[in-house]
Amino acid sequence: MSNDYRFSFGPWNIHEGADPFGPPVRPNVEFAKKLALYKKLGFDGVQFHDDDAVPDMENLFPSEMIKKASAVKALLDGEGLVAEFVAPRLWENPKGVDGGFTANDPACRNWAMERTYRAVDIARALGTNLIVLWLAREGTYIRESKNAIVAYERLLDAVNRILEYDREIAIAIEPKPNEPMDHAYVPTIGHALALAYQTIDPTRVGGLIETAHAVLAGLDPSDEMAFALAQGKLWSVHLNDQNGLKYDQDKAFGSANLRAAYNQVRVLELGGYPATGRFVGLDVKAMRTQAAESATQHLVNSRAIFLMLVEKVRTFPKEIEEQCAANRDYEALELAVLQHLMGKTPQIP
Ligand code: GLO
Ligand code: MG
Repeated sequence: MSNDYRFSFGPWNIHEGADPFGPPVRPNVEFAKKLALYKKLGFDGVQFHDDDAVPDMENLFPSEMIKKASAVKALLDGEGLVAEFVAPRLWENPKGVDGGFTANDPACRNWAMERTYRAVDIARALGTNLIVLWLAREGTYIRESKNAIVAYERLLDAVNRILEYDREIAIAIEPKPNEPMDHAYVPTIGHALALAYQTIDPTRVGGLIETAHAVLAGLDPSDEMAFALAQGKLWSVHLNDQNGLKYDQDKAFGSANLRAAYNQVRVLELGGYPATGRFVGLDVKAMRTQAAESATQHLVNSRAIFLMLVEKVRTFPKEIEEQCAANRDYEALELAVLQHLMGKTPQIP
């Protein structure tokens, strides 16, 4: 069964435990050592920020940058791994403080495009044609600071320019409603896909849905996924968990809301996600309290929970679902689901 799904994560998911209130508590794990962990932990795909692959990428000649990216591709090949996507990390550069594509300063907007073109070139050198846009600072702290209508036009223009820059590249937009901004411009998959259909090539624009981001928007992650799946637009997921409306927690998958996790797995099964060949990404964070030796457990556990839930979804008696739906007896259905999740035999009413 584990062969049905391919799993991925990003190097940032093995991290030193710093948070806004305290410095790192675990030593840095160098990139090559992280790569060597993937297969052992049960993962086949690597998600990249552009500068995870090529640190200092903006200060290199393009040929040097590609050489470095090609060296990373050789490392991946050596480990039997593939690059899933590359995401331009616009939010950590001082030029991106006001957003990149929607910054008020035209010089910053140009910088954002140039940096993104470089991210595209890195992606190609790593052997993937998928770019993920998490539009971190494309929003506002205060509404009056930008014209939101213009901002949406600028986002559309940026996506079109990326599509034009490389005719083979595809873009998955990762929506998130807030954090680091008060409000972000593309808060849900509905917004992302509406933008996709406005572009010059809607076939090359889709979405990546993260559990925590949907929860922060007050939405059900499985329904968000269903919306994208119904349109063939779910191109990756960032499964994790989120304990209510607070900072983006990136908890282990299923750890806060097992029922909601079950429903995410169920919708992936219903939507035939494994057959698409797309990865199940786990955007999870080890707790700050975790010791260095076991600071990859969150990834292993999330994957294990996912696979246990696949089993749960596949073994839920379909006749109960059908009978309860036919009788419109959803109380009975709910009890059966909970019994099943708790390891009891679901009772036919
Ligand atoms: C943060 C996002 C972030 C992205 C990653 C890839 O909230 O989830 O982790 O997924 O940078 O773009
Ligand atoms: Mg994410």
